[in-house]
Amino acid sequence: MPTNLPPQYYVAEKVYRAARSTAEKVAALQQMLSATPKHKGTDHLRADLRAKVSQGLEELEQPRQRGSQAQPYAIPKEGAGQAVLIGLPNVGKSQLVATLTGASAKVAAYPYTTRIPLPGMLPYENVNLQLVDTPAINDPEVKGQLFGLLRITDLLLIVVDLSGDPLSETDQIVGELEESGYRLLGLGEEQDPENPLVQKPVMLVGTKADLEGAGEAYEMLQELYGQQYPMVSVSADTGLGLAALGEAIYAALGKVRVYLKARGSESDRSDPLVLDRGSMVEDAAISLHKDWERKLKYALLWGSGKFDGQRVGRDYALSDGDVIELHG
Ligand SMILES: Nc1nc2c(ncn2[C@@H]2O[C@H](COP(=O)(O)OP(=O)(O)O)[C@@H](O)[C@H]2O)c(=O)[nH]1
Ligand SMILES: [Mg+2]
Repeated sequence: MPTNLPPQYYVAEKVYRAARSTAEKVAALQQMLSATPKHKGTDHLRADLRAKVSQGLEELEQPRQRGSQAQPYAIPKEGAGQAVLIGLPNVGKSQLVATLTGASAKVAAYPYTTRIPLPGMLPYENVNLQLVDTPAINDPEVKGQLFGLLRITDLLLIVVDLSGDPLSETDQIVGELEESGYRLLGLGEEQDPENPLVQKPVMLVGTKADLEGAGEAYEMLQELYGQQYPMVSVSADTGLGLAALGEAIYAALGKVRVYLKARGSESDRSDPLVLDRGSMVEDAAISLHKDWERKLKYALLWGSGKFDGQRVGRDYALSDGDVIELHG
């Protein structure tokens, strides 16, 4: 064990030893990792921590056992991507998820009604987006577990109340995430594999757009954060902005939809393969079956190619809407 570790490492290690849930353990391990300086003497330790983190994340991503309430914060991912709504109490998170997905979160005019996360599916064009309603981010009883969920999700939706004080709410939530070791990825920002922080795409959602003063509040929010984060203004009551929200969530998830076609037949437009943006023909093929790893020679492509049925190689980067026919 190297001796030159900073005090934050030992603080995080203590948290790790006291942690009981997997989510809390993963959170503490990530803190330990980000507190460990990078040099030869810490290579072994860093590798060990990284292995423990990925083991923990795997555990969290396992589907929940039937009837088991043991890990309510481990929400198995479903659909084209998962977005978690976070925010202060009473800003309209539960009502928004309920309206968009039909999931029956408790909506109430008093704070802290949602005690565990609740997922629902939002249909968007030919895919489903998973939205997860969560308890208030400032509820000390849930914070450790909530931050565990945020670590493994695909997108953070920071939900603020346009009839309240959305600027200071945004400030507070962004500040809290940054203090907890998150690097928030805004417009045009990419993951940096060298950065040990938890890096998550973020979007701002202003709610209760139907209420007095919401328009001006949204303008101020845009002025302050519009260059930095994607942003949508919605009302769950009137339905204003809800279609735009679905579209913005899909865009922020950074996915592409690709359609498969068999030789001599049409592709099925209702059944896309959903892949991360930047995926190549071989990623699409291997996601279907690992045998393609060895078998795949080329593909014919309709969509982003120069001409229909153009022959492309394994490393061709796919665009949303491309149709491919795989050849071994
Ligand atoms: N006017 C208006 N009120 C809303 C809207 N969305 C939620 N509310 C109200 O705000 C309160 C808190 O909503 P809730 O979804 O429980 O907030 P949460 O604590 O963030 O989950 C409830 O009284 C809702 O009826 C909206 O779009 N417009
Ligand atoms: Mg709620």
